[in-house]
Amino acid sequence: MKIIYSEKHKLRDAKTELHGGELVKPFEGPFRAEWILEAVQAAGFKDVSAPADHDLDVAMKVHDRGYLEFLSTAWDRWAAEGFAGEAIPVTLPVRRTQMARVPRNIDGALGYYANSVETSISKGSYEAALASQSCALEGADWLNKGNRNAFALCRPPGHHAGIDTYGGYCFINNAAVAAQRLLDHGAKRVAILDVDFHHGNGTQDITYRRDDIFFASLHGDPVDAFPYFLGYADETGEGPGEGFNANYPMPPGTPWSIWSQALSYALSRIKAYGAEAIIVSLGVDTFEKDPISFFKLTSPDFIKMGAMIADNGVPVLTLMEGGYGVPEIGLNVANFLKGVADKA
Ligand code: SP5
Ligand code: ZN
Repeated sequence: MKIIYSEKHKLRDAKTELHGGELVKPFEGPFRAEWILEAVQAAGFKDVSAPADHDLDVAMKVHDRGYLEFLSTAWDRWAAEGFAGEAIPVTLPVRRTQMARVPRNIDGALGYYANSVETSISKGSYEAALASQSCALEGADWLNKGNRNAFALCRPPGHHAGIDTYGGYCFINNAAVAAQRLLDHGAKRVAILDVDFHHGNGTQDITYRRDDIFFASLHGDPVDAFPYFLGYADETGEGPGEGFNANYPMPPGTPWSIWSQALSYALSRIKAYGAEAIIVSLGVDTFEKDPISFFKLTSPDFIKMGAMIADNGVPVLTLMEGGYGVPEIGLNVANFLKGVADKA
């Protein structure tokens, strides 16, 4: 399987994350990609290459232009203010407030574009996010050439980045960008299957009113888990997108025996839809030892997960999303890829 990895992920190395009322060292750091790359290579996936530098042409089709402009300048604008810390908003638009006017002030703009404020914007974050979407695009191009599968080791992750919002450690929605690339190459129907512990609220935001991307997400019930404000089972799509969104929220303590039933349902929906490819938003934060999540999957479960998805019979592009804290994140990703590769 082709593995796509960019050293530029290291440019995203924030010092702070707002967690439990303190600014702590971020859960989402460069060590994650290093551990994952090492484990994947140790498992025999040796075909690792760096992506070309892709521009924002495809991202422009799934994100708001003003948002991308904001992302590209946010750090410099913040730094120009002379603040000691990293960029974190203070004031957010909420019920009965203005949504249409973007503040001129960077502090206000951060609030306007944030969906969650644990994610400090630091120097280099945008450059790393660009490299991350380049990995996703390269993976999509590999499928466009007729290959069965690829793994883009995207970092920072993407599935919490919406049309015009960042948060949840995400800035550019890599899965949506990859889906758009497959569609631009001629695919008519693509599925994004999000198996990260957290609901893919950003991906849902982008795909909700579209009929050319089916979005399915398995995640911690938003009544209990981040990102809280999206991810319920009654969110089924809107307008032309009605019927093409499927959420499978699950409670604390969910083990593979239950989780895998939801996966079967999601895969049968994807099959019925007639997806020509499946893009997997792979978070391994469903693992029992993940520090910020509450499912109980074990390392061998990830092999079965990969195999079930590949069994659907269409090409599979896997993109890295979450998974934190413990060295097993590497093994869990490698196991998933083994499951996919063995079925190909
Ligand atoms: C890509 C991805 O997995 N993003 C996740 C972002 C989650 N950020 C907020 C986490 C808040 C978790 N609080 C749980 C405390 C558990 N003791
Ligand atoms: Zn996650």
